[in-house]
Amino acid sequence: MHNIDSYSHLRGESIYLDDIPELSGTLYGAAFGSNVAHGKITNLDLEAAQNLPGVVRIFTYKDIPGENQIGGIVPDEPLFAEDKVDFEGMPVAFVVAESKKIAQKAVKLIKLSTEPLEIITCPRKAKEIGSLIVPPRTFKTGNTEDAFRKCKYIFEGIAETNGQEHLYIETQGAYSIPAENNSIKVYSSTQGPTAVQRHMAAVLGIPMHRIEVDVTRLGGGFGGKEDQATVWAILCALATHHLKRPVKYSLDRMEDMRMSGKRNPYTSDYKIGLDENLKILSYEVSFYQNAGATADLSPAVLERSLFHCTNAYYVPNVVATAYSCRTNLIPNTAFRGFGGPQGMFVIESAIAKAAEELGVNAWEIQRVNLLKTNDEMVYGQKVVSEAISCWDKLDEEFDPQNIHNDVAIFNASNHLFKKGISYMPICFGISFTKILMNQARALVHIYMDGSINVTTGAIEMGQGVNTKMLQVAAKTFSVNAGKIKVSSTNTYKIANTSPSAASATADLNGRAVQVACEAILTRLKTFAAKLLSENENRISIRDEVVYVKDSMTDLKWNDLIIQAYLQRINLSEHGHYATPVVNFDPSIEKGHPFAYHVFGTALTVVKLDCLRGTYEIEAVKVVHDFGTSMNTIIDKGQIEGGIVQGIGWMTMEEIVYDNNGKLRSNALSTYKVPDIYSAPKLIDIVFYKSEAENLAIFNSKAVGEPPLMYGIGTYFALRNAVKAFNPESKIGFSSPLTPEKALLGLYKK
Ligand code: LUZ
Ligand code: MOS
Repeated sequence: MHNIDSYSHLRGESIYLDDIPELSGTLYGAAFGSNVAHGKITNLDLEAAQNLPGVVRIFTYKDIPGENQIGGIVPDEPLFAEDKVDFEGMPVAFVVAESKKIAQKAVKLIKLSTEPLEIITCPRKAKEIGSLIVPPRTFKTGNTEDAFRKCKYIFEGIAETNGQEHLYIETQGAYSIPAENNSIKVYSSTQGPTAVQRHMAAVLGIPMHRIEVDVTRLGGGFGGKEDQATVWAILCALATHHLKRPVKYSLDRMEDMRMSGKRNPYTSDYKIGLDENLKILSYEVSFYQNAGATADLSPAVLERSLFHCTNAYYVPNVVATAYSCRTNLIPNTAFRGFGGPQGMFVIESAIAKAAEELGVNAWEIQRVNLLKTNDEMVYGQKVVSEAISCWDKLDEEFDPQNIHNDVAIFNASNHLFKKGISYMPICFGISFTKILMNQARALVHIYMDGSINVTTGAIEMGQGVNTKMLQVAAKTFSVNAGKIKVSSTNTYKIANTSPSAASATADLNGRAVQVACEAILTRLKTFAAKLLSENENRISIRDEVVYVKDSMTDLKWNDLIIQAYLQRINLSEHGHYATPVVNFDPSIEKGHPFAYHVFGTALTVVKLDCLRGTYEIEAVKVVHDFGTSMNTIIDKGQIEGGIVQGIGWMTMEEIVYDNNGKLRSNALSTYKVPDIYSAPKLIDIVFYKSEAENLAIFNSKAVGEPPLMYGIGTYFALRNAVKAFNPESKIGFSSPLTPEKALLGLYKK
């Protein structure tokens, strides 16, 4: 089954926000964001902007009919600044004009005066002065202090990861259109249509039923549009509400980079203890998350760092503490992996540090500590583990001994080039960690000509979820794919959607499609049995034909449907699914939060130029646990994309703020993302078909986020190459490992 969007994507015919035909009378918006990171507002001068010909109106907090509040988890985020600004780029005013050019020109004429307030950019500093978003949380198992006393080896250190731009190809944006009776229709490039609808209703002071949010697809989301697509949509809707005209705001790349949140940077302290057999007995970690100026999704992101603090390893004694630190940066947000990668980087650093100090290979420590089935995680859930199977399959498929030998020979015979290897096992929990979010709905109609329409709460953002939804319907009804159309995600058709996030979209919405299709199918079988004077238990539909037991009848799908319609049988259904089993008790930080876990292992080989600090990634070889993949082409695409995105985060994507909290890496000329030249020369993916029953749709495990974490392996492979050149290197554990950092690591005394 190919991706149903591939044809229109290739021809440039797929519809994104900017492809929606504009109505006559459409106005264009542009936001004015604060020019300082922290300050008390003393004056906002809009006059020059207001007087620019073509400017229709400029909106500020004074124009909000409802509440000036869009915080998702904590109500700490005004839509517009009122008396102070907390980060550079914080929206202060919204200009609406006859053209985009005029709106942007007017923004430049706005003058904001402020009295400076202290600017904090460092999370450790924020924690020191008690500037936390939410109270700290601790996950705990066993007794680390006792266990450390039994350890033969103990190592401590610091590990740091930087942020990451989402760099979705389609920037943030929205288009709002007035509808009758004070209603609004909004097209939004969002992963969370209900979040847009809910906050818009609160800001406008109208009920949610007046707001229709419609999403055909996004040109990428990666978490950046889980919570942060809301602002732009509400700005447009606010203007539409007042002016009764369509308003569009589609951000330019630099506006997007300057005004939207990124992956949360972390700095962390770790202490790891091992016994003489390299078994990890004890692990303590403190995460200091740079949340930025408001909570956004940061508390939830931080929670996932706690869940994934031991990655794919069994550690009997753990204390993990997490601080969400409020700084004066742009509020950071969800990004593929959602705190998991940040947490996993720390234990991988701890293991690498232990290996270097002990003079063993990191993979010797990794291998003996992998999770086994029924091992209990720090949060109390017993895992069904594929960690060892994936690792051993990797050994079997790729003959690493041979690779190790090649690298050893290469390194012995080359002075100015060194190769490095790493293993990166992953374990990622599937489900929203907020239990209530694990629900979804779908609407299925069969029309009288036999064709089918499916709508779900899932957002297509390039990950191929619509193709999977179509496959679920096609398989359940046993009809050809061509019979089915998946239409746009719309809050009038599907209510109270969870965002498309947490890798769980296909599972949750796919199950809802299945529930709906099965209900219709049951009615169709009962009806067919009546038509054929048969027992309904003997009826099935196969490839659009009705069968009695194993014999084909003359009754075809299209006949069955029209006859059912004529007999007034209900050919529509709304399906609801809520993940069973999952639970979590935050008062003790224990439970069974995940429907299941995804596993895999990556083996990475890099070649470092020790004169220049530049490097090539020669190969990333992966054994990944797909369960039973329902679409191997799409799933392979997710793995490849995830790996390259993870490598970008770990090696070259460097977000830089100056001490005044101003983003310096605010354009594609100063922020480097992986291109085809920096991608691995070889990505080899072995599909590991784990047999255990799981709660995934058709046993096809979630695949969105887990592969990003294979990219962490590239960091450690590069580090090993640096150490191969200079065993005394003082290179720390701080990503990204850019060529500059590699060079310093090679030579700095
Ligand atoms: N979003 C969210 C997520 O709201 N909750 C989650 O647990 C999550 N996990 C991964 C990615 N996005
Ligand atoms: Mo996400 S990080 O929006 O699954």
